[in-house]
Amino acid sequence: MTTAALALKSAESANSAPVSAKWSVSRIMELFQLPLMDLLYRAHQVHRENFNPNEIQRSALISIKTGGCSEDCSYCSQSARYRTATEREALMQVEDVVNAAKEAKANGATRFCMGAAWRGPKEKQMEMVTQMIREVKALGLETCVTLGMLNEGQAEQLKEAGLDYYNHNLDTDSAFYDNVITTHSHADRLDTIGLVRRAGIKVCSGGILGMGESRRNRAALVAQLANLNPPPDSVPINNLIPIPGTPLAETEKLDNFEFLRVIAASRIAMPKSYVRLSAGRESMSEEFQALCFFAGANSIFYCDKLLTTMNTGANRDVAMFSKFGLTAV
Ligand code: SAM
Ligand code: DTB
Ligand code: SF4
Repeated sequence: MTTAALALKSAESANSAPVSAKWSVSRIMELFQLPLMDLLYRAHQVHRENFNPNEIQRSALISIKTGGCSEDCSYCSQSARYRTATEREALMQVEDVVNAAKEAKANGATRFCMGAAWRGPKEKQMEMVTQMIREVKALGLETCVTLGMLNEGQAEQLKEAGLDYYNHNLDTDSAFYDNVITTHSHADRLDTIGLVRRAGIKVCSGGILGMGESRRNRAALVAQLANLNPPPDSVPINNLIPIPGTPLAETEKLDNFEFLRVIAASRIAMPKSYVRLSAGRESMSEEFQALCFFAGANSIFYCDKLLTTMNTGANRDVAMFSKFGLTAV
C-alpha cells in the first residue's frame, strides 16, 4: 500500500464515516496568512454563531498515576527515559481521587479529568479506573480520562462505567510525529480515537504547539483534527511547557501570535467543538488570554496543578472571569 493510502486507511479507522477531508492543509495555511485582525474577526464571528462568547467551560485535572512511563514523548516529564524532577508514584487510591473530585466540584469545575502516565492500561488498572469513573460520575461531574492506547474491550468497559470523554491527543502533525515520539505512532493515536468513538464516548483530542514544528505542521495538525468525522467534541491546545531533562527542554518559545492564530483557525475549522486553552496558561498574561477567548477558546483547565506542572490557580481565574464578565458553564 502507498503511504497516502496507508494514511487514509488509518484516518478512516478513527472515523465513523468515510474521510471527507473537508479541511486541506492549504486552506488552514490561508487562514494563518490572513491579516491578524481579519482572522480574529472571522474566528469571533464563527464563535458567536455557535456559542455564547461570554461562557467558558471549566475542567479540573488530576494525575492519578504519575511518572515512570515507558513511552519516549520528547516533551513529557513523565517518561522513564529522561531524568526529570518528576518522581514515579503508584496509582492513586479511589477514595483520594473521589475526595479531589469533590473539592473540584465545590470550586466550580463541571468536568473532572484523570490522567495516567501509561502507554495503555492493564486489566487490574482498568478495575481501579472504572471504579473512579463510577464514583466521580455519581457526584454529578462529567468524567474524562486519559490513559494512553486502548483496545476495543477497554473502550467498552470505560463506556459501561459511565465515562463521558476520553482525551487522546494527536499532539502534532503526522509528518512531524516521529521527530517527537518513536514508541507509538500517529496511526496508533487515530486507532484509539476510533475505538473510543465507536464505544460511544465523546472524543477530546488536540495537540501541543511550540515543539519546533513549522507553521505548515501546525496547519496540518488543525486539518487532521478538523477532518476527524465528526471533529473532536473538545480540542485542547497546549503550549509546550519546557521540562528540564527532556529533549525539548531548550526549545525556543513559540511566538504568542502564532499560538493565537492556531486557536482562531481551530475555531473556524471546528465551529462546534470546545477549544480548550490548555497547558502554558500559567505563563500567559490576562491580556493574551483575553485575545485567545475572543478568538474562540471557550474552555480551560481550572485547577492549581496540571499533571506535573503548575496551572493558573482557581483564585486568579475567578478574578479574571469577573474582570472579563465571563461565566463558567
Ligand atoms: N499517557 C497518556 C497519553 O500520552 O495520551 C495520557 C497523559 S499525557 C501526559 C496527556 C497529554 O499531555 C499529552 O498528549 C500532551 O498533549 C500533554 N502534555 C504532556 N506534557 C506536556 C508539556 N510538557 N507541555 C504541554 N503539554 C504536555
Ligand atoms: C491535555 O491536552 N493537556 C493536559 C491533559 N490533556 C491531560 C495535560 C497537560 C500536561 C502539562 C504538563 C504537565 O503538567 O506535566
Ligand atoms: Fe507517557 Fe503520555 Fe508522557 Fe507520552 S505523554 S511519556 S505516553 S505520560
